[in-house]
Parts: sequence; C-alpha cells; structure tokens
Amino acid sequence: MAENKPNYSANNIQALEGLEAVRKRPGMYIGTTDSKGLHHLVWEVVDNSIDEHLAGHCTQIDVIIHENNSITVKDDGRGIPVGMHEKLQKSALEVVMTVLHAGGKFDKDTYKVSGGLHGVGVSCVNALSTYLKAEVHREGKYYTQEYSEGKPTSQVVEQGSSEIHGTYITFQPDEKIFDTLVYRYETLAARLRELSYLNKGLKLTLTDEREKVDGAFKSEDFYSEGGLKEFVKFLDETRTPLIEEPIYVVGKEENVEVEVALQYNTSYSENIYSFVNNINTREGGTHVSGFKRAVNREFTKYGNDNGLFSKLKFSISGEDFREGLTAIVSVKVPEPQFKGQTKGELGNSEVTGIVSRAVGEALKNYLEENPKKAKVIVDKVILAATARHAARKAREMVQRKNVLTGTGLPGKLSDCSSKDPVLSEIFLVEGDSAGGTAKQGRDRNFQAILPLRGKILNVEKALEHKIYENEEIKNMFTALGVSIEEKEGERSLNTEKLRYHKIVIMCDADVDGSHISTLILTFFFRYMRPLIEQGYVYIAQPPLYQVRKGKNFVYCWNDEERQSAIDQYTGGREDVNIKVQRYKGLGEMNADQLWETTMNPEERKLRQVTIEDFLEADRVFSMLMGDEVPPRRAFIEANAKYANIDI
Ligand code: 0RA
Repeated sequence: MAENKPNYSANNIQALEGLEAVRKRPGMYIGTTDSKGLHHLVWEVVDNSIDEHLAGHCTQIDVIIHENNSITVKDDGRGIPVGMHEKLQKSALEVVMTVLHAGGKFDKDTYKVSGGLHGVGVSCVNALSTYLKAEVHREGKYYTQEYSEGKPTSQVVEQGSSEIHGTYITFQPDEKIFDTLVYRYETLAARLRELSYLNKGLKLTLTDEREKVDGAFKSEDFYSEGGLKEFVKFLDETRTPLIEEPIYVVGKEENVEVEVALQYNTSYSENIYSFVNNINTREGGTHVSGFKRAVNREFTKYGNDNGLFSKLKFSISGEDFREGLTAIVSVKVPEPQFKGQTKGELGNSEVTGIVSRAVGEALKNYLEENPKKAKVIVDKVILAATARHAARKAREMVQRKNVLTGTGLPGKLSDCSSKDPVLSEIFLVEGDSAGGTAKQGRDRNFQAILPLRGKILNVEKALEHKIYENEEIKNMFTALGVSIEEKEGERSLNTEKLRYHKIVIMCDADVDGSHISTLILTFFFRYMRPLIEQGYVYIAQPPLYQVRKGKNFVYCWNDEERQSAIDQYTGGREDVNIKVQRYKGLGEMNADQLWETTMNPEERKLRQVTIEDFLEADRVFSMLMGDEVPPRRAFIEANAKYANIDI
C-alpha cells in the first residue's frame, strides 16, 4: 500500500458514529427517502468531487446513470487517500467510506461544499446502497474496495499501476430504503448545468445508459467559460434583455470570494438566485442583503446625482430597483454558517459588507461609464415605481371593498361549512358548468368550490395593477383569505387568515385544461408562492378513461391502466363487447362520478405542487407564459401534464 503524501495524515480522520444509524433513520441524514433523497445520494458524491475542484485538483466530473439505475461518479481529483489509519488500523479509504462524518479534509482555507448544507458524506451513500465500489487512482497505483450496506465486502486491493489520478464511485441505492429507484435525467442535468455555470472551466458530463440517441447513449456536456454571465443569459433566454450584456462583478476580501452577474429584462419579475460554496441558498442571507443594499444605494445615488428622479411624485422602493432583474449572487466562504428553517440562509454577518462593497464599486463604475444604459435602467425603475403605486391603489381598493361587503367572500364561492382551515379544501374549477357539477358532487362539510371562468389572466404578461382588477384573481385572494402586504416598499403574502389548507386546481384533462392550470400555477408561483412552498397547493387528477363491460366499469388514469382493464374484461377474446370512454373534460362526468374519481379523499389521486428547482420553474413559466411564442406550444404539447417540470 502506498504511503500518504506528507501533507495528509490518515490519522486525522476521526471515528464518530456507526453507519447502522443511517440505515435505521435515513431521513435524519438525507432528508427523505423519496425521489429527492435518491437524487441526494448523487449530490453527496458529486459535492466531494466539487470540493476537489475548489481545492484546485479536479477539472472533470462524469456522472453515469447505468441501465439498472445504479450511478457512477468519476472525477480526476487527487483520489481518496489509501494509507493506513493507525488508530483504526484501516485504510483511509475504508474509513472515509464506512465511518460517518469522516470526510477527512481539514484544510480550513479551502472552500467546501461537502461540509456545508448536505454534508453527510459519502459514507451515507454507502450505508444506503446494496452495492458500492470505490476505485482510486492515486500516486501511480489503482486501488479498489467494495461494500454492501456500508460494510466492506473486500479489502482495499491494489489492482496495479495507474497513469491517472481520481476517484470513481459506483453505487446501487437500496430498494429497502427508497420508495423509488428511478433516476430522472432532467433533475441530474439541471444541477450539473448549474454547477458548470457556478464553476467556470469545470467540465461535467451526464450519460444515461438507459436511453439511446442515434445509436449512442444519451449524453450531455456541461461546461461554461463565461460562468455566471452565461448563467444569467441562460435564465433569461425567453425574456427580452433591456441591455445586451449582463453586468459582471468579481471580488475577494478576507478570503471571501464574490461573483455576481445581473441583467435587466423587460419583464416584471425579480429573480435573484444565490449560492454559497455552490449550494443554492433559497432563503438568501447576508450575501443577498449585501447585493440588494448595493443595488439600492448605487442606483439611488446615480439617479439623484443626475436629476433623474426629480419629477417623481412618490418614493422609490428597493423592489422597484429589482423589477425585471435577474441576478446570481455566488460567494465562496471558508466556514459558512447556515440558518433558517431549511438551513437555506447564509448567516455570516461579515459577508454583507463584503458583497455590498464589491457590487457597489462595480455598479458605480458601470453607471458612470455607460450613461445611456444607466438611463435605460433608471427609466425602467421609475416605471416600476409608478406601476407599484398604481398596483397598491388597486390592491387597496380590492381589500377595502371586502371589508365593506361584510363577509368579503366572493358571490361565486360555494363555501364549506367547516371553518377550520386544516380540514377545509377549496377546488378552483375551470368553467361555470364544471363548477356546477363539482358543487353537486362535493362534500359540503369540508369542500368549497370556486369556479373560474375561462382563461384566467396571464400574469406573466400583465401589468401588476391589472392583476388586482381581474375578477377571477380578486376572487381567489378573497376566497383564500390571503392578502399582499407592503412594508417599507417590500411586499409579502400574509397567510395568517388562509381559509383552506388544501387548494386544489381542477381542470380538464386536455391541452386547454393543462394550459389553464399552468396559468393558475403561474399566478400562484408569482403572487402566492408561500402557499406552494408550504405545500397547500394541489392538482386534481381526473381519470382519462372509463372502461365498461355491461354493468361493470373501472376508471383509468393512463394508457397502461386502460389496456390492463381491457385485457381483464375481454380475457384476450375479440368478441367481448366493451366500451371505452375517453374523458376529455370534467363536464363529461356527472356529479357522482366526479366525486368518486376526483374529489373523494378516499379514492382521488391529488398531486401536490412542489418546487424542487426554482430556476427551472421560473424558466418554464417565463417560457410558457412570456413573450417568446415558438417554444411554448411545443412544450405544452410535449408535457401536457407537465409531469416533467417538477411543478
Ligand atoms: C479525503 C482526503 C482527501 C481527498 C478526499 C478524501 C476525496 C474524497 C472524494 C470523494 C469523491 N472524490 C473524492 N476525491 C477526494 C485529500 C487528499 C490529499 O490530501 O491528497
């Protein structure tokens, strides 16, 4: 066995906990054992490879989905050390792979992903796999070791010499642990793409051996030379930029690296994505505060100094500076502190000032050097402030009117008797006639019905004050009991008086129906996102077919179910008379059928709307609902049930 380099001692790795604990309570370590947890395993391994990249030792990472849904992650890093750990009398490789939290890297001056948010280590992946093989190319030799359920099934074997360096990990997740073993290509691709933008110059590839394209395995390379600048362009692909090139900022102070790219577009939405050591900080934190502070300060100063705000009759708020802004704020921090409910918020207080200074200085220079572009942006900011002013008035009108009309509930709402939000459900139903059927079919004790007429407003394109004037949208706000509040120019959704904990979107099972549910979802995503985040929003799944033989019938939700129902009824014979009805709309069902199949909690198949990936969701919505028409139709037709966008 090879000796370790002097700068690394296998003895530094401490033994902490057994892997039994991980198998007993996997949720404690990887969050969930559903599809999300399954994908988490890949990120756990990839994060370690990324750490090698951040430490300056790795240029390429390959992820392979094998035919049986096992995964290989290859990197060209230093390779996991294989020297003897004296105290444990085991190879360092074995310790890293079989002892919890034994990542083995103690260099506090390097940025680490793996120690951060995910950070449970490759040993957890090992514990939750029926089979794992580690292959290490290091210091001229090639070593392997295999494991099952986290326990070694072989020694560390020196297989021979090697010209390369790196670590290959192949694992097969345990079906006894996970609800599903099927990897989703797009989920892996989206994160690898993101990682390529966040780590410019790093090559990542994804290969799917389950699928062939033109005779070869489906495969994609993710590589970015421009980094965040390209990331912003990618995110805004379906929007119209206000200015050609994104503004790009890099800086470093006190060992904290700052990289920011921002671009204004003609839309009304604000999209700020933030990362700490490559981890998405969904709840923002000190780096995002620093960014916003700089944007406010520099634009305000520039506008004031140049008399651009002189005609304005009302004040400009922070939000106005960020309307139509897409930005990525990425920092690398040696010892990040994460806080917040989901540990998705950066806490290190020194980072605010560092980011604010870096972004402030870059913006100041940019505005001074590009007065024409500066004017275009400031004009947009003024427009945003004017629109916000109008929107506030419209909103106040709606909210005041509700108080005046007593109950404040819309006339079209058929409310339920229960006043307990936890027990209550509301169905948002496309069309008055389906609404009528739903009203007859429901259990009025706990199910309310709000019919929505025809196509609801496309909020992606409409000016904000128009949204509050829209009848259907007003009805949704008042029926749900939520309101938008504005404090110091920042808006938030008040959900304290939310009247239902299940909000079910019920539309026809055809392309038009799915367009309408996408419109409603876009509205929720842009204006009531907390309701999605808190898990209150669902999509009803009406059946697609009824297969009938005489008096017997079954409902079917997909083509396989339909076929097996047909097979069962006919027993394969041609002369058996069966009827297959395809339900195109909710209107083809009577009240009893709608209850039985789609509304009855015992039988129905609700899909909860979750946002796994905000970036993807934002892109999809702006593509579906924004200005650029061509990709939209194709996307809707291909994903009529948007099963593939995690929404
Ligand atoms: C422990 C120590 C060192 C590297 C690694 C582990 C390591 C782990 C993984 C997991 C996947 N790829 C990896 N690459 C490296 C530092 C080694 C040294 O100082 O030479």
